[in-house]
Amino acid sequence: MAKKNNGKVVNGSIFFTDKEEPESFSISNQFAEHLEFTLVKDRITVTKDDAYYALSLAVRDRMVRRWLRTQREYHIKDPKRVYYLSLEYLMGRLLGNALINLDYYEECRELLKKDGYNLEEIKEYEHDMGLGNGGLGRLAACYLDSMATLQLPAFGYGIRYEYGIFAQEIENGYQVEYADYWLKNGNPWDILRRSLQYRVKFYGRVEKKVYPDGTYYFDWVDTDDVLAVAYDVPVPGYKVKNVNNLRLWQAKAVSDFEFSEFNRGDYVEAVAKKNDSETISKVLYPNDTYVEGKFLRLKQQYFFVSATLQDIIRKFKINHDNWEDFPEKVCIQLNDTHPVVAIPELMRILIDQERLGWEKAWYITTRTFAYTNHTVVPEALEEWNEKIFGELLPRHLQIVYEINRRFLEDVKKNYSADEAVLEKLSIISSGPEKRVRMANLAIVGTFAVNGVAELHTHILKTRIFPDFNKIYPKKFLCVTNGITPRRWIRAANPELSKLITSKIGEEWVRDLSQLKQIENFVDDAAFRKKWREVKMHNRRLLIDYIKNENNIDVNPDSIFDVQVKRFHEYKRQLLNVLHVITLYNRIKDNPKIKMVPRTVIFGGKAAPAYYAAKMVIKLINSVADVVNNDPDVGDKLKVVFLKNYSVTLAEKIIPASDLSEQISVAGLEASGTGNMKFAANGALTIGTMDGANIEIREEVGEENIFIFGLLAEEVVELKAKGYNPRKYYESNPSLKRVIDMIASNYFNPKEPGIFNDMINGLMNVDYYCVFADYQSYIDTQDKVAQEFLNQEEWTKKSIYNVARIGKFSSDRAVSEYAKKIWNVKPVKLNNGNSNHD
Ligand code: 26V
Repeated sequence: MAKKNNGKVVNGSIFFTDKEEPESFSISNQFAEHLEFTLVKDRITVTKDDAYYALSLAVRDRMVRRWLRTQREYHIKDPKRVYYLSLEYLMGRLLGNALINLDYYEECRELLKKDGYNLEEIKEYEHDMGLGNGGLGRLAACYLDSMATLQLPAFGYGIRYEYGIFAQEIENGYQVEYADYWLKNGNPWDILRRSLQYRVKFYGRVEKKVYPDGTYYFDWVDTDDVLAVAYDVPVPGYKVKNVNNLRLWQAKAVSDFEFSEFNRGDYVEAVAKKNDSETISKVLYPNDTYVEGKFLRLKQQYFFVSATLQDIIRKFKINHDNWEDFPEKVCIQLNDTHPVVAIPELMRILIDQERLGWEKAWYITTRTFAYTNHTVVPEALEEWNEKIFGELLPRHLQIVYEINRRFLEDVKKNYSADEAVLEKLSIISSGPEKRVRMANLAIVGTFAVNGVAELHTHILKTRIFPDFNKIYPKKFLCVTNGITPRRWIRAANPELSKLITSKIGEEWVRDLSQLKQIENFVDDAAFRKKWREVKMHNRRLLIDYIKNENNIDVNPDSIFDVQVKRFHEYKRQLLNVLHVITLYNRIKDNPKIKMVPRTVIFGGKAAPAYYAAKMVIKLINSVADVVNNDPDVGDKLKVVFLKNYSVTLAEKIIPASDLSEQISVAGLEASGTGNMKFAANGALTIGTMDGANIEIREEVGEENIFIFGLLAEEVVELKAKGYNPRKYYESNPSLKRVIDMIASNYFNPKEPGIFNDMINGLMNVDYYCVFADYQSYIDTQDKVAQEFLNQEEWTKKSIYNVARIGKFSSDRAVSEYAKKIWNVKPVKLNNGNSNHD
């Protein structure tokens, strides 16, 4: 018997039941079944890793029906959908998060306990899914969580890199990189969609051809093709039935052999070529603020974009045959410029394949895409050498030229014909080496450009793209970043969550503004005591971790002063080190000094080729060696570098922190999201007026945050007048002493001279104003120590930080995107069983 099922004809109906989980689906049963039948293990051979794997499969099974049903419902209701395109997703571990979102954590823990398993322990066997560099990639992961929780018909797209962000080791104080083969024990979360494959073209040439009706068209021929195969990862919303989809593409050779070469007997060549095309999805680029212009990177971008657009268009065509409906049904959010080649790609499809005219194609394209900018650091603005671009994507280069020609014509007519203005606006830079400027292409080809915090958006409008802002005044807008409270409070800090829930119930997990209610308990001394106990509990867990990893004994009563993030000069980990050395000198001058004990914790990776950032890591480890082993110091001061910072490690560190270091030079940190995670876990911020720090201050109140340093405009002014760091050095004895110590190899007697470049850079240029902000930072740190002495007051401030952090939920951010940019609405899955089909 044939039954019609969503347009597909299948035999029989036994496979498709719409029931939620049948009773026989107990997690223990499924866990046991997966151990035996999927992993083929018994009581004797089973390992903890097997237990993790089998449990994850059992949990995944519980998501599958909701996942299918969600996709089916989106298909049937056919709402406008949003597609989030990102080259990076820093997902972290998925098991604990899935259990929390499915509201199944406690039950599962108890069931496992009966079988003699400890859930907390099993969770540790999951490999962190680190398919991203830093803020931008983690933001994408937080937004997936919120899009599912808000029940939005949203789809994430990315690349399934075989190697994620490198594993960082510290050898003799230096960062050393190792490959992160995260798939080595298999991945229970992603599902290969065997029938979903698209052909992606590269290279070749463009031929002008004529249709029978006499009109001409362009054909991209003689291409080298690669297949993109789909792997799907479920994204469960919190306590809703919706399970959204993250689709990751992996590259595969078109056929197992290039037949021509195979037939010529060139077997080895043919197989080697196969490997070649599969390198496209091999490895994540580990740079986050420096563009190298590598061919493989452009290949990755186009590979990703081509497969994704083919998939989006296939889905669109199931229900629609009129291209004018496309922007009504599809919104595509471009996460930075990395997927911006999607703009000429959609133009190419519409013009060359769908035979639309240029104007109509452009109308559709520019109403479909929106672009988020994540950085104003000039080295990170992507530009592609025109030759490279044209060799790999000859037809796209033509289209980009035509987009630019029409755009500049328009500008000349309606805005300015000034050559200098035109040069700044042009998508193609002039000069000896012509380059395609991806940010300019993004602004011209989209209907919305957003910054990720108020200050960042302001800088985009006034400093980075002022002419674009004049031409398209309505295009630029701000959506301040957010973080998901599920992972960053509920999962990472179970003790704090319990305490909060005991007072205000647990709605805060999906509506973070409700945290406001805990302000009512600020004056309750018993509550404050419990608050401190939670922090102490978390601190002790971190102390054990530090003892295990670094063999350092940490004073549990010290200030846990933490800076964890990517290493970059603009983030100024170096300023933090100068403070550490300043404290060290105070102790050396007076070993009996009474001071508030501190543990200064660092974590983060530097791009493998970023020499200056790597030397800061070396300096931290050198200073740590001296400070931690000096008997004069005792437990007044400790310096800890925790290697291989990741989402998983962040979840251990942040809940244990007292002080959050957000000390970038003002104007350069687009938003920061770590700042939000710390405040949400009750750490106080020491920070500059940069990125979202400004908005955090506005929310938590200026008495509950430590702000220091130059303002963004003051940095600009200082540089305009001619900044002379040497002046600060000469006139500040404490700063001079610190710098002289580093310069005279105090911390590195066995490797003299290694910090010379760093010192010269600071003394002569100090591009990131470390010297200019030094004194203000030190004074503010002294204030921090003073205030930490009064634990009752400190606790109040900590509570205020948590109570007032509601704005920074990614639920708020995502609903702003949905309303201001995407125009998509929730698709609520009712609780009963669907009988649509
Ligand atoms: C840039 C590049 C350029 C070269 C090749 C590889 C690569 C990979 C990633 C990036 C993105 C860097 C931009 C970034 O991560 N920005 C951060 O975005 C966060 C989320 O909006 C924000 O909170 C941080 O302030 C911002 O630095």
